[in-house]
Amino acid sequence: MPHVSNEAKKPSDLRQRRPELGALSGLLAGFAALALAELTAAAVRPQAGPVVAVGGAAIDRTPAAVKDWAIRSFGTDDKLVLQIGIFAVLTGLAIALGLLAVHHRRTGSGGVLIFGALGALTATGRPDSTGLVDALPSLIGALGGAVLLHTLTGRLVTRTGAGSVSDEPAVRPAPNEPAVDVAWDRRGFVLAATAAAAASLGVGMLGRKLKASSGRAAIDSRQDLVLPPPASPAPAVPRGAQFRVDGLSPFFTPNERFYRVDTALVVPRLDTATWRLRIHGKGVTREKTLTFDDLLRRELIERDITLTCVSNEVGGPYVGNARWIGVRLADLLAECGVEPPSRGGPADQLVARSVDGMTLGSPVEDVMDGRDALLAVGMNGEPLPFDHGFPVRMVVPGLYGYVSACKWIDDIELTTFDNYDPYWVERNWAREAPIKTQSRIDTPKPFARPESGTVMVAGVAWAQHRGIEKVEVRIDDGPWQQATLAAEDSRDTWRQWSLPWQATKGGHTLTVRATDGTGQIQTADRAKTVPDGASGRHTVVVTVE
Ligand SMILES: Nc1nc2c(c(=O)[nH]1)N[C@H]1C(S)=C(S)[C@@H](COP(=O)(O)O)O[C@H]1N2
Ligand SMILES: [Mo]
Repeated sequence: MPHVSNEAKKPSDLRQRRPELGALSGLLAGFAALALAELTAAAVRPQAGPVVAVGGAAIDRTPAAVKDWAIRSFGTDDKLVLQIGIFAVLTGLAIALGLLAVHHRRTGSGGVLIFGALGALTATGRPDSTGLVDALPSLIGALGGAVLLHTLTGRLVTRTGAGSVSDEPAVRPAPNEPAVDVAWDRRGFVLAATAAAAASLGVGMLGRKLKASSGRAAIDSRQDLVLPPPASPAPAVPRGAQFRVDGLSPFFTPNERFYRVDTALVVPRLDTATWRLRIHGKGVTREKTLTFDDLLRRELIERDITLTCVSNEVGGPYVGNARWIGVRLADLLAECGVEPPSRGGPADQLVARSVDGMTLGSPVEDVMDGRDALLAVGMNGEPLPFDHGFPVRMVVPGLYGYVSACKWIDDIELTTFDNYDPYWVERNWAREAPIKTQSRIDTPKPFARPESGTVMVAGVAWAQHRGIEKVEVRIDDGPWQQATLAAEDSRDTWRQWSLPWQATKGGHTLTVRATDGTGQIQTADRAKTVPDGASGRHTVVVTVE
């Protein structure tokens, strides 16, 4: 270090020489705060941790267009990307507070406490918050972080005398002594920093372990669950519903490949023993609260239904087909005294609520018009996976997921569209959203380079509850050619289609369109996903070699 004149050895100047240690102190304090918060959250409620709470709040406040973009760009990884984003912001904040604390120790620690308070406010303000205890993770974490930052930056401050550390102006060091040795407590800092890092790591790991075991009862209840055989099994899938073409989506989408779209940063893990469903609201003359066993004692029906997300772009992946087992929602509603509007019932909207505070609104008329609207408990031969709503979710053929397919459901309220806007409707999505007729080319893939000769063009088409009547394919600007349709399983499922194409060398554009069971041809008018689902026709460009 170059010679430093006595004049420069005022404490503030000495502190200025350690910005990197200030930043490190901030990072360590931030790490400790998060670790403590996560450990507390594991004890209180996993969803009450600051990262999950702030992430959830961020998702709720994200404009529809951005959410749409995130789903489009990151797909099911959107939540991972969000969490990485939150960590990046927290890292920046921690460094900034650390740098601040080198000069203004109390302000730096105070800053940590302020962010802790913000995290606590966010956690208690979440729709699934269970009360003030949700503030604890952020508060305890911030307190620990603030104390640590104060301690660490204390070691960076000039000594006033034998061993003591203070913010007060320092005794000036002897003229020839190197400034650095008297300016700060190097040993103390290294010791405290190392101890803090080790302790945070331990606390963080303990938190993770606790979190993993907290879902144990739910995991066991799912593992032990044996679904009774359905009183009304699904009709056998007709032979010929499934083509054998490479690259074509299978007729049934395996659970582990089924798309997942929801706002849950922590997937709720519910125990069937404590699960309850309450049905109440306008026109409900006999309110009900059902247990899981109550549901299983009812007549179970099994149906094949294709689910689609309103955020699915033309040609997109957010559509899947499964065999569901569940109870008829319409029967249950009728037992509660509910009448559809067409028979004079006062409620036209059914609002489903999930344990994580999500709300979805379906038309009562659709749910009770005879279609197989389900409270589903099984999916493709097993209990619902946690990701897909265990133990109970709604499935209504013909309606986009956000207006029907409530996962982790625990409450059904009969109300009116005038009276209540559910979650996505508050965010500019349509109140009512029947699924639009769509078709998708699965193979060849975009920009594929098939060899000239016969190329199988194949894909799926869906218009749930109306059915698919016809699929046509056009090569470049040629005539529409009728594709072969796979056998229809039900009006509520998608249909595979294929067309052998005599491909000639060069670039070609393939376009597909479907005609639904009402005779309507899939529109060529392009619409964005907001507010009620994308429309237009899927095209794929290939180069034949
Ligand atoms: N509790 C809850 N249920 C939900 C959602 C959600 O965010 N939370 N998303 C809905 C949406 S937008 C869709 S498309 C479907 C997707 O169901 P899946 O994830 O099982 O495919 O779930 C619906 N049910
Ligand atoms: Mo969706």
